[in-house]
Amino acid sequence: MEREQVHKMLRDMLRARAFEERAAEEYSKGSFAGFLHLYPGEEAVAVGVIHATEPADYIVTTYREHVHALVRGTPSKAIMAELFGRRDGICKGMGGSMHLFDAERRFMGGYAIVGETYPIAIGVGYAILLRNLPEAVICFFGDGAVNQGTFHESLNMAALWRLPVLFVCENNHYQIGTEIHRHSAQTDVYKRASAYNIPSEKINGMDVLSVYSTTERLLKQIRNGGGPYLLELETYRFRGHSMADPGTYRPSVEVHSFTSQDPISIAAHELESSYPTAEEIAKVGPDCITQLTEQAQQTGHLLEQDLELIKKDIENEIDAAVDFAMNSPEPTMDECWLCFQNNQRAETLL
Ligand SMILES: Cc1ncc(C[n+]2csc(CCOP(=O)(O)OP(=O)(O)O)c2C)c(N)n1
Ligand SMILES: [Mg+2]
Repeated sequence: MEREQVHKMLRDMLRARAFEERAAEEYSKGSFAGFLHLYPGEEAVAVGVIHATEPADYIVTTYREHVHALVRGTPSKAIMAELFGRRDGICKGMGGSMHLFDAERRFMGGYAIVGETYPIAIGVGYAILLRNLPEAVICFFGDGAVNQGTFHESLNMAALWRLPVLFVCENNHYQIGTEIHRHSAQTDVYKRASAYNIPSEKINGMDVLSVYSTTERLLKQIRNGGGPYLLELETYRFRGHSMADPGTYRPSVEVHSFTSQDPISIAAHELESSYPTAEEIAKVGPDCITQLTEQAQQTGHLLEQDLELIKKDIENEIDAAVDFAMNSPEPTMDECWLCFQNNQRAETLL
């Protein structure tokens, strides 16, 4: 994998972590209210998967979706302003944290109803199929969403019509406070796909490089008419389910065993040990591959100051996003009414 690509993913994981931690801080200060479900710990999932998409692919996801939109390219300012319920938010302040939508980037929404993402992804997949286009839909869902009827109905249809859908299970082991073995007879989500003749696999969702390369391979296959696929990514959320949940039901030993596998540290370590800088490659010369490899392993090549610069950049971006959100006006009642009328008009067209 290109060093550049790994750098981009590390940067996006750091941006994601910083965005979410700042959102938590602003929420606690009372800058905005409502539900807030955060993503720290799960960054390698959204970053690895979405970096492997093409601009023509579509994304459908859940209420824990700020990072998915951010990685897809929605400006952090527009997401933060949406969380704050302001007019300059990506949905004009009328969606909020759980309902981001960015049609321009084919980000077909975050959805608050558990199990809602599947039928929407099926609809998008069917539209792609009818048009015979080399595009795919990524349908994210949680481990707590696999006992909804829509899961089975949608997987059946996807298989029957060979729809171009990649189902991605973000298995963080919990449905709010209920661990997967308490609600599911089959705790390996990927095995359920075989009931519908859908191929599937489970990989480590804390390792962004393998998430990226696996998704890249699967999306190519799907865009080429390979039919649907289910990818289960094992991950962990470092915080509670939402800001209302301190997450005290999880044993501290368990929390520690996952926080010690922080996906950001794993990606940074990978960069340090495997990817020398361009200057270092130039210094050693193109023929000295062995020497270079040994040197890279011994010394580490993600320089401390590189990392500091990236972090400073991100801090400035998130500060600017919060300032932007604070200074954006709230939508007026007239705008809300207009939005409602437009929705009604759109529904009559269906
Ligand atoms: C149909 C429906 N039932 C119940 C809820 C309440 N609820 C919100 S989030 C959630 C847990 C979902 O867990 P999971 O799918 O694993 O996603 P995670 O929060 O872990 O990302 C539940 C039960 C809901 N939003 N929709
Ligand atoms: Mg879960």
